[in-house]
Amino acid sequence: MLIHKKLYPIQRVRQPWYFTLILWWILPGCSQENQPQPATKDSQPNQTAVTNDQTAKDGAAAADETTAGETLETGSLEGVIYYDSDPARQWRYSRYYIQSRSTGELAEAVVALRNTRLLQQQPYEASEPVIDQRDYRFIPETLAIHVGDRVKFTNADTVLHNVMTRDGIDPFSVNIGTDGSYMHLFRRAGGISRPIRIGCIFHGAMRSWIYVFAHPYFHVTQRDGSFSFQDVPAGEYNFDIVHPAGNLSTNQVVTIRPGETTKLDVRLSPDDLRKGTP
Ligand SMILES: [Cu+2]
Repeated sequence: MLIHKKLYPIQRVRQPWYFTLILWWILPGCSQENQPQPATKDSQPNQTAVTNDQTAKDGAAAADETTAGETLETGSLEGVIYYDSDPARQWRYSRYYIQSRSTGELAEAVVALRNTRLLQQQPYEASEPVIDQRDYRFIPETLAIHVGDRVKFTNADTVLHNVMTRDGIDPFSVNIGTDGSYMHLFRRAGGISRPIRIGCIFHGAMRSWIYVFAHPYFHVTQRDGSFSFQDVPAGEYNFDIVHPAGNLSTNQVVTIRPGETTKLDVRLSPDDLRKGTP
């Protein structure tokens, strides 16, 4: 029925000779637009709505410097993040995140690579990490995930807690009773510059940060401050380090060479403290 309706006017009305010419000129353009496009990152499962203006902008600098025609060869990157204390400039969070003042290995720092072009469509395994509310704290306090991952919030305390954020594309606020839980899907990558800040409306001191990346090269350091990235496409990257709870931030450029393991130890100091409160 639909076909009949569409064809009817063309069959009935006699067109002038130049009508065919016009059709011949217009149709190739239309058919080009209607051709199926190759699958993009956004169309893959677990990678919906991967947009990150800031990361795209920041990554452009490193990407532009990378030579054209590079291969898909990979290398590794590993190292340790340290914090060098300065008695004259006390960092009030040091006792929570530094186990040894003499060596300074920094825990709970987020480290990540940044290069929008090189890090497109990297394979990753979806995960469902848990953030527990225990002793009036979010544990872990800092989390890094891949876009499309779900985070399960639980409550091990005997009081009513809440999980809320005003950040991201779908802010939420959910009360969680004892032994209750709430699962949230994170559908947009904010990268290193735009974490999702989590709080509890009942207890103002409770806080947590969730960093959402559009690639798998991110890590939250443990007590030994170490990190390791395998199978990284060779090229030049920005290497970002952020400690949201301690309000530290720095970055530097790193080059991954094919078949090689690049060692990178980074030492932060009071010079890397950001202005304002975390
Ligand atoms: Cu609470």
